[in-house]
Amino acid sequence: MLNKERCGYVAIIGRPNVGKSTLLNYLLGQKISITSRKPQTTRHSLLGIKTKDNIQTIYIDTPGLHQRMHNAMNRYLNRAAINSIEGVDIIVWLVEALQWTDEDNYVLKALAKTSVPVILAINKIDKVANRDTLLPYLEKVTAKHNFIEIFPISALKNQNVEQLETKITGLLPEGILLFPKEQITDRSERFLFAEIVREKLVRRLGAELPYRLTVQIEHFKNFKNVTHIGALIWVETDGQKGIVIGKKGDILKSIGQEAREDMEVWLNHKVFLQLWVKVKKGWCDSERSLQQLGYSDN
Ligand SMILES: Nc1nc2c(ncn2[C@@H]2O[C@H](COP(=O)(O)OP(=O)(O)OP(=O)(O)O)[C@@H](O)[C@H]2O)c(=O)[nH]1
Ligand SMILES: [Mg+2]
Repeated sequence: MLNKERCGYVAIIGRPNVGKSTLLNYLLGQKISITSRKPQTTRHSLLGIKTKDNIQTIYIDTPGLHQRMHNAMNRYLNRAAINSIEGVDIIVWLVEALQWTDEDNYVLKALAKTSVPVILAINKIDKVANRDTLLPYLEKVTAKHNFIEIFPISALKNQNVEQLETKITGLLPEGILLFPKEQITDRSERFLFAEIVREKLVRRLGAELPYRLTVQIEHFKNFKNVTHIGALIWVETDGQKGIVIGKKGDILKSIGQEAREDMEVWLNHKVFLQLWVKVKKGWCDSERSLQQLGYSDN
């Protein structure tokens, strides 16, 4: 007789930059969530769905929880992360090895309000030169919450992630598979491709500018075996527009090239990508503009 089906939601949460999206991509074996060295790279919760035989794990990558509430965008990010915790079966909370910040405490506070089982994953252990230093850290963090289990991992270097995954799948409740077996995300290619462009921008541009821009797909059409994609990059000022375009358009050109290559790998055929930069003053702090640009709560 076949084993019963099991299926459940697993939220990956934590402060910005601890490696949530890197972990999600590794677990899926495919890159669906953008990553960078800069905090607040992920702006929308997104599902990464993994089905193996009769077990379906529905991971939710979330924006990093943070305390600096500068503008409507910051508030949106926290809301998106907090809303993702509701109704899930398991929470995987990521922290960075040997580090504990006010923002980790902020996450801890949010978790105190939920009865969902929490697994603590201590990420980036590859950066720990002396493993002996991990032990006292582990003792300290263990006392902070009633964790189901604690896993020191490296999402980037693939250390101990398999053990973490085994634990997660073992905890999934019985239930029918909620998504078709071949589906890997709830997001459209339009969404994923706008994110690819944003990733190249975030990785390329200096400290503040990534937070001041967003990307919107303007058209997405197939024509004679080539996908034609047009994307708008929205910034807040003319000065920012100049920086994104670069001298003689060099920055925009290389961003376009890198993004196109990723899109071609995803689609497995040729892409013709056009980018435009436009100014929308104060979009980051306007609830209305945020909604128009795809940052809505549902
Ligand atoms: N050394 C090391 N770096 C890692 C590891 N996991 C992630 N990183 C790096 O940490 C940085 C942040 O990774 P992300 O996956 O974007 O982090 P995030 O938690 O999703 O960040 P936000 O979306 O901003 O909340 C990137 O430069 C990653 O390459 C790890 O296990 N070891
Ligand atoms: Mg992320």
